[in-house]
Amino acid sequence: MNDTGVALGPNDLEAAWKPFTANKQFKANPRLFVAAKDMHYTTADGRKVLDGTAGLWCVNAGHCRDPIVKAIQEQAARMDYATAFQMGHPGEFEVASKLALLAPEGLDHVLFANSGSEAVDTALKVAIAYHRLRGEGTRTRLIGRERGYHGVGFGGISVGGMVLNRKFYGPLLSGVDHLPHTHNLEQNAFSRGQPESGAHLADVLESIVALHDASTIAAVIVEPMSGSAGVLVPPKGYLERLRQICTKHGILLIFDEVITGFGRLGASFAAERFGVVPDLMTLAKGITNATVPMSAVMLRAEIYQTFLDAAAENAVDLFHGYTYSGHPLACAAAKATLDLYQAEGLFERAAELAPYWEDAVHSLDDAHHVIDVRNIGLVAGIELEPFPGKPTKRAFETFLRCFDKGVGVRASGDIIALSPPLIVERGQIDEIVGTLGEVLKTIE
Ligand code: PXG
Repeated sequence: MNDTGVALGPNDLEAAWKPFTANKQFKANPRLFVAAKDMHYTTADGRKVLDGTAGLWCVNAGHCRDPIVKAIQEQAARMDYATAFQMGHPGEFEVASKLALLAPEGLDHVLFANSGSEAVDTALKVAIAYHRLRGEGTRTRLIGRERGYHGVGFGGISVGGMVLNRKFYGPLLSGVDHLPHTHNLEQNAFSRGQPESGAHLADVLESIVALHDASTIAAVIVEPMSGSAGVLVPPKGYLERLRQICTKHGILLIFDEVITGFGRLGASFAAERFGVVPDLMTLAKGITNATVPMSAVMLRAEIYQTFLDAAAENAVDLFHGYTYSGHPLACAAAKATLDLYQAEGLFERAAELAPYWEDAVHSLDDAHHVIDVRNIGLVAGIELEPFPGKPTKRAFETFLRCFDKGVGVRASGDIIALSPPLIVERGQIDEIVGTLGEVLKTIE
């Protein structure tokens, strides 16, 4: 046992199967964190690592923030759990009300779940059931997008568009179509903020409607900005156009804001940042600053009311939910998190820092192997030319070498994604970008 309380020998790593991880590589060279505070992790061997990705895009206020820690501790001691169905506790109503105040006007009802994947599957199910309850039961088709990531449930991978997350698991949901992704290096490489070209790609929805008829389509789901696929910022006018076509055809528009929510783009939500309001919105990650798992679907009052109106007296109105929906610890964490975001003005801070961030990341435009740098809010994607015949090699090497130099970055395919906590200081931005630049010089 060392002084960080870790007593693991090499063989002790065998039992756990790490998700989305190269297990052989990891277990040969484990990267273990044992503590975290604000912008830094501490590794098992006592090194500090600057968190350039806010965990997995989720620790928006920085790690182990005192008010959130305290709120969780107090709640755990007071009441660990309250039955989620037909009973409840005040916390879930308080958090829902806070979210309704924060969300764009119209998205004023909240259904809790525990992960982004669950929120996505929940939103898809609600969309289909809503149409059915309104007498439009033929609207069952779901439209996702290439390169979309909506978690790993069967619903989420069916509408998602990342081939490795899909191809092993068929059959997926039937009746799913995909819009084309908006990534276009020829037209848009090295864009700052929203790229100029690509709004017309939303018009493919019209073709899908023409093929299947609107009466068969329940919903379109997109990430307003694709995160996992490597930071694909929506082209100017694209989301507006999607909204317009959905409205025209009575199709529900779902924004998956699991990454873009809670200040990441310099506004409460991407819906606010882009001025486009969906009918449903999925949230997770930053909702509790990643301290306790929690997710949510926000939706319009009319959708909620449709379910309530359809239910007979004393009958359940939604046959869906999780044991841990609105868990007291998660609600305590969410309440403290939302208060902290507001008290520290972190969403505004992200907006203020965004121009500095943009200049910093674009200093890598000419770096070795870099074929694109793109950014919005406090997010950046740095795309590398793939090593011939070995895609992902360069970005993975870059990730490993940055880690060795004390900076956490995320590799997705041949793209490095950066998304620091919103408390990041300018000097830390310089450190993240500087380290990445140094490492890129060493990559074959
Ligand atoms: N929707 C979106 C848009 C996401 O980004 C999920 C749903 C699923 O959330 P859960 O909580 O079920 O994992 C996500 C998750 C990455 C990365 O590095 C991104 C996610 C998860 C892990 C890694 O890009 N996003």
